[in-house]
Amino acid sequence: MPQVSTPGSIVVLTGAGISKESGLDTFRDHDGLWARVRIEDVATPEGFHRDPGRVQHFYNARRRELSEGGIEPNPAHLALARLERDWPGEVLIVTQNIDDLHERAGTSNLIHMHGELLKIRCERCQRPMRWAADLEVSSLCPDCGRAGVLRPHVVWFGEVPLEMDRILTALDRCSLFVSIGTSGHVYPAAGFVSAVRNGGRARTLELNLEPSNGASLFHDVRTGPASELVPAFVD
Ligand code: BJW
Repeated sequence: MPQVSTPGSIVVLTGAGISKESGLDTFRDHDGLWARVRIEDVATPEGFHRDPGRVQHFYNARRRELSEGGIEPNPAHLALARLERDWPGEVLIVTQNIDDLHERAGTSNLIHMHGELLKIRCERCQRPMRWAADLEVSSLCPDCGRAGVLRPHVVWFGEVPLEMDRILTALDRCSLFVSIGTSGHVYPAAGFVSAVRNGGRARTLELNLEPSNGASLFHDVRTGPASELVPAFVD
């Protein structure tokens, strides 16, 4: 269990590196997703409206991999669920990941700031709903019944991440901020450590395979695989 001066609250930011050992690709590593597809084509609203079929194909393949590919939470996800259960203060997991491995590990206080792979959203009524294989981009919305565009419930470049007010409040109040498995290239998440340091009170810790882009901003940096570092930190 980590030592902080009071049983204050902990905010944990996670990125693609925490799910790598479960079998999901990261984005910016040499074998990552962005080495195979162009960001402009699949991760921008402009790319989606240019070719919705291509984007749907990209996300459907990742949905099948997540649901049918034998992907399971790894020891890092499980350790964070134990942290939430055992720590006397609040533990909030803010994940940039769109997979469902934190919830399958047992985490309940969780924000998916970049959305959820297994959901879609109607561009008319904006309501997120569970994805189903027979729903096409052009299907009627099962909720509002209008013809519009059913899009992946994910946050693309140029779009505002979800629940930012709640995240910023938690960062402002926390005693410890831990960043796990993220390269520190994508804002606003890459700026969370600075926001915490500017507040002046909380300790900051990075757990990553290698020092991230913003490693020098953390009080403490530990390098190695998340499946080893995270259980060692929690237990
Ligand atoms: C391991 C490991 C192991 C490996 N153990 N570790 C200039 C121009 C245009 C835009 C901008 C600009 N400057 C800033 C912006 C904004 C832009 C941005 O940041 N761009 C930069 C690229 C420059 N950001 C946005 O547009 C965001 N919106 C925004 O800013 O709105 C304005 C606003 C904000 C706040 C309030 C009000 C307004 C939106 C960003 C959306 C990002 N979307 C994606 C796709 C999601 C859907 C999908 O998955 O398809 O999110 S992009 C992709 O990157 C994905 C990830 O969540 C995100 C972060 O990646 P992550 O997790 O860090 O992965 P990697 O691969 O980069 O790193 C993995 C790390 O793990 C590495 O360090 C490895 O070493 C490590 N690792 N194995 C431990 N076993």
